[in-house]
Amino acid sequence: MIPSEVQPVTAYIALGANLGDARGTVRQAVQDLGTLPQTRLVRSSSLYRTAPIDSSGPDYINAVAEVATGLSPQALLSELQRLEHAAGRERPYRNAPRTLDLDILLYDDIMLDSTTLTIPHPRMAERAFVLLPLAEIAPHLPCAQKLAAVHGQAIERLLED
Ligand code: A4P
Ligand code: MG
Repeated sequence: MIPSEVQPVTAYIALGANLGDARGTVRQAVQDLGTLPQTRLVRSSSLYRTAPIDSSGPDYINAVAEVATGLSPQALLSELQRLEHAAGRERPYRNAPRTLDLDILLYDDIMLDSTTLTIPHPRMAERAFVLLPLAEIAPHLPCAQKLAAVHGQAIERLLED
């Protein structure tokens, strides 16, 4: 619920998982985004099966969701980390296989670079598993040049089951 006095902004969240029931976890996490304080789920992409990039383990399930939120970027990150934790996220090393990863891609049109948060997400433009789901729900955002640059990375849009 967003209190009426709060002016929400649009944020895009990347979801990824490649351990356990990755499909089920990502689907549930999309719904959970809409239950965060001062936050509403606006739309979400299909699920995508993607080969690990700079990572290992099974194929990933990825998706992107758009939310309207009254949370600050740092408060939103804390809420996403709470959801990751609830899904059993462990961090044995960087880019380790994971039960759930939730990254802030874009938050309104802000640019931010602090020790805990960089927005826009610094690696989003290199990754088909971010750009294709983002283009599905926000075709105005990733430019054709960026999409062309990730052409060739293994990604398959999954049909509903
Ligand atoms: N952090 C800084 N900026 C942000 C942001 N915009 N959103 C900080 C979220 N977190 C942000 O993240 C490490 C720290 O980044 C956080 O404590 C936060 O303060 P993490 O989730 O603990 O660790 P990580 O996932 O290993 O790092 P990160 O940066 O999320 O990794 P990447 O670069 O996003 O890559 N291949 C496929 N096919 N699909 C994937 O989903 N994901 C990764 C992770 C690699 N390869 C993949 C996939
Ligand atoms: Mg992350």
